Amino acid sequence: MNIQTISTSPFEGQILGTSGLRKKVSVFQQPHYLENFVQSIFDSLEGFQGKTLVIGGDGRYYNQIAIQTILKIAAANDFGQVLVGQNGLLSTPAASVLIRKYQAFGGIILSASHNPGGQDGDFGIKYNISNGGPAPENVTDAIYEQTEKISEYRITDTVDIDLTQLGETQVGKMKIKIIDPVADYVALMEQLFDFESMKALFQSGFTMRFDAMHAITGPYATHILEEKLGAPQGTVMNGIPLEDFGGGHPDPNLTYAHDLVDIMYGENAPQFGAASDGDGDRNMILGTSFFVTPSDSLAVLAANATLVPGYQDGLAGIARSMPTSEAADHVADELDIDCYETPTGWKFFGNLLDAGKTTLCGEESFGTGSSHVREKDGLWAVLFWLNLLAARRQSVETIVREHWAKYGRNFYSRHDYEGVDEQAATELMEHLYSTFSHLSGKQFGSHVVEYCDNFGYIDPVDHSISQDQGMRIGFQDGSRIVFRLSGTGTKGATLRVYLEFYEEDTAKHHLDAQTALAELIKVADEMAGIKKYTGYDKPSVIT
Ligand code: VG1
Ligand code: CO
Repeated sequence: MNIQTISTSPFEGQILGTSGLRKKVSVFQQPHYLENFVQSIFDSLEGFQGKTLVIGGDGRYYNQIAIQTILKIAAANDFGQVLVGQNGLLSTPAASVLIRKYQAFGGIILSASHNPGGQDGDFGIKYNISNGGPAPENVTDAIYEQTEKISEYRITDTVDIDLTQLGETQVGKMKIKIIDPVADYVALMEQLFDFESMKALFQSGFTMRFDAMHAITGPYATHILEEKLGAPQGTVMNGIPLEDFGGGHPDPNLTYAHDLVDIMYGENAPQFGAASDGDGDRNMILGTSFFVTPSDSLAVLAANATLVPGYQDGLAGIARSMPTSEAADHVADELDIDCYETPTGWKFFGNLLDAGKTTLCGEESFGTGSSHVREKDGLWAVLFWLNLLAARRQSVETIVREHWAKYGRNFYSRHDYEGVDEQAATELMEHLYSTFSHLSGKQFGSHVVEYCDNFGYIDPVDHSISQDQGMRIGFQDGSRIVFRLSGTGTKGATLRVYLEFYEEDTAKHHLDAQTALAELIKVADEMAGIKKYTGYDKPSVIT
C-alpha cells in the first residue's frame, strides 16, 4: 500500500470558530480542502504516532466521503489505531465518551451541529483532545497557523474501507476498529442514572415525546428510552438519521422543533417533551404547554442533583457561559459552591472540569453537561430530567415554578439577527463599544447602568487569556444585556442579543418572558442601534 505525498497550497479562512471549522458543503468539496485541514491538524500535534484516534460524525451529507479521506490521511501519518462508529456515525457526546474510555490521543468529529445539512447545507469538522473535549484555543490557533503555510499532505493510496460491519480491518500499518456507536454511551448513562425508577415511571403511564429531528440522537434515544426504559414505541419521533435532516434545521428550539412544539402545546399533550440537535449535544426541555429555558434547566438540575445517583454526593461547582442567565448563580450561592463564568463555547469548560472545580456546566444555547464527558450532552440532560421527574413525581411546570418561588425568576431571552451584512455588524459592535466610556450611571427607562465591558476571561487553571468575548452591560437592578457576534455561522454575520431580568416577586413569575423583557428589548435597540445597523425590524429567531 503506497503512501503518497501530495503538493498543495493553503486555502484562506480555515479558521476554527466557536466549535470547529464550518463551511458550506461545496467549500469542503474543493479538491484538497479537507485534506489540507486534516493534515494541518496532525501537523500541529506531537506524539500521536502509534496512538488511537476516534472518528465519527452526525451522518450529514459528506460524512461518508470525508471519513474515507480522513482514515487514509491518518494511516499515512502513522496513527496506530482508529476507532470509528459503524457507518461513520457518532454523536458528539458519544465521541467524547470513547476518547476518554479508550484513552485515545484525540478525536475528529464531523458535524456542523445545529446548522442545516444536505448538499446545499453546511459541513464541519472539529478536533477534540485527549480529555474528550474540544481543542482549546492554543491548539485551534496552532491548527489555523498550519493551514496558512501547508505545502503538502500525506495520504494512503487504498480503496475505500467498508464501515458497515462491526469488526477490525487494516489500512497499511493502522488498525481500524468499527464499533457500535451507541453501546459505550449507554453503559455510561446506566452508571449515572436510576434506570429502575425511570422504568417504573413509564410503567405508571407517564407520557413523553423525544424529537431527534432526523439527526444523530435517534438511535441513542430509541435504544435507551424505548428499549431499555420501556417507553412505548413512537416515544422517539424523527428517529432515523438522514443526510439532510429531512430538510429541517436540526436546532432544538421553539422555532425549529415545531413538530414537537405542536404536540406539546396541543390537545392531550404528553407530560414531558425533549429534542436534540444535529450532533446530539444540545437539548430542549418542555413540559405540557411549558418551555424550560436552558438557563433555568441548568439551575434546576443543579438544585436537584443529589436526587440522581451519579451526583448524589453533591456538586464541586457550577460553570456557565457569560451570556447564560444568572439563575444557576443563585443555586450555587445557596449550595455554597463556586460558580464560574466563561466565554461562549464548550472548550472553556474543559480545564475547570479536569481540575475538579465544577461538576455541571451549561450554556443558554441549549447546552448542558457535566464531568461525565467533556462535551455538552443532549440525551444526558433529558435523562437527568427524567430521573428528577421519576424521583419527584411532579410535573415539569411545578418543578420549575417551585424553583422560581425559592430562588426568584431570571426572565431570559436571546434575539438573533441572522444573515446580517458583516461590515454593518462590525460597525454596530464598534459603535456600541465607543459609547461604553460614558455609559456608566446612565438611566434607560427604569434601568440604570452599573457596568459595561468587553468580556475577557482568564482561565483559572492555566491562566490563558481570551479577550473580546462579547459586550456586557449590567444594570443596578441585576438586569443584563449582552451583545456578541456568532462564531458558528457560514453566511454573513449573526448578531446575538441576550436579555435578562431578575424578578424576585412570585406574583409576577407568570408573565411571558417577552412581556417581562419588553423594556430591556427597547433599551437594547436604543443602545446599539440594532434596527439602524442591521436593517431588520425584528429578530429572525427568538429563543
Ligand atoms: C453557538 C452557541 C454556543 C455553542 C456553539 C456550539 O455559538 O451560542 O453557546 O457553544 O454554538 O454549539 P455561536 O458562536 O454561534 O454563538 V453546537 O451544538 O453548534 O456545537
Ligand atoms: Co451541537
